[in-house]
Amino acid sequence: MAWSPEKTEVKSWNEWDTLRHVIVGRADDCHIPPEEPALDAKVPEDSDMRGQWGRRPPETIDRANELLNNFADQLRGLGIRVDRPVPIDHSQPVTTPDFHTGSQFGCMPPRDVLLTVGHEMLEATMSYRCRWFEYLNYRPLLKQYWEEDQNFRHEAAPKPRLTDADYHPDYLSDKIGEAKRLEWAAEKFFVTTEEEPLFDAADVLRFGKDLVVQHGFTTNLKGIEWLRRHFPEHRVHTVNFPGDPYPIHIDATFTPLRPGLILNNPQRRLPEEQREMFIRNGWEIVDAAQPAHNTPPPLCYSSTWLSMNVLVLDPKTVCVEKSEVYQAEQMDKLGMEVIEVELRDAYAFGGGLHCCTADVFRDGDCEDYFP
Ligand code: DAV
Repeated sequence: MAWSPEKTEVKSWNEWDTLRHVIVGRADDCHIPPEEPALDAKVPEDSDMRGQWGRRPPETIDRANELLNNFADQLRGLGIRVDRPVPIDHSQPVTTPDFHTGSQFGCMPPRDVLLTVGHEMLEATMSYRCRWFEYLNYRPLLKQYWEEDQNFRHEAAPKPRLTDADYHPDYLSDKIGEAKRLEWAAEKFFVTTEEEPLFDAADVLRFGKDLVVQHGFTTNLKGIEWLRRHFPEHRVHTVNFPGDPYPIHIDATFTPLRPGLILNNPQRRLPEEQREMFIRNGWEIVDAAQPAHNTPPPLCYSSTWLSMNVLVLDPKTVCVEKSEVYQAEQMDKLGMEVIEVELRDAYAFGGGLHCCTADVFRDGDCEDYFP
């Protein structure tokens, strides 16, 4: 049955089929959390974020919200239904029997927390203490979907304990340096240990029957094994990108645009042996264009490669950040229609156009692209 805006239905099997219903995050009350192991490991040695924490400057929150609201309106203008989360008070500290942290993170970006696979939305375990309760920002929406869609499966992965045993102490120094980080990334030695299953939803890409999951700082092998057992009808593939000294989230590294075509970050190439399933099935993996910027904006966790963190609206249409001119030009050459969206001043809140959204409904069914 065709999608109708009057009826709530959760369904999305991949990253590219026609998008009909999406969640866009909010910047309200976002915080830079205090130091904690996994978060620290992601902050580059020379970052302006080292040693700071607390509520983000109000003018940056207002500006990010202005951009996120405009993006939501732009999507609505294209006939897409857009829902927004309901922010909790992120200044609240979190104490569990196992850990304490002085504040939370925010309700950005939704892609990190919510994994939509078919009729299911799964709340990820998360791997930062400051993000342990982040799913609460989305509960009002998930509750609504559950009440309105008889087929919707609302699932939550087991909450992790996040004791010190979850993190390698070797990573907790200011002075590791990039060369050492790259060596460790190549050895698949990451900040998180194998104490218990950990994953962030943004480490997972959906290709119909296949799920491609990045092993890195935010997702460990047990997290991937948990996903494998949780989705027995799927094939779950583990990938890693040795060129990335701070491997969190796959969506500024590997970006499927349509069946048969993926952009890969040229500094974080998928190793040869992991390309096999794509090549054998005739998929093309092309180097993404260079970012338009040499540095991330102030107080930003992410790299300049948010340039390739695009939101595909359908196999011929893609949202690209307005200042990312090289990425837009490449999309055009690849036969995609580009919709420009201004978002750079919201990058600091956790990411780009793919990050700041979470799928609720896309057309299409579960296909096998890698038979
Ligand atoms: O390149 O810093 C950012 C991904 C955010 N979800 C990067 C990865």
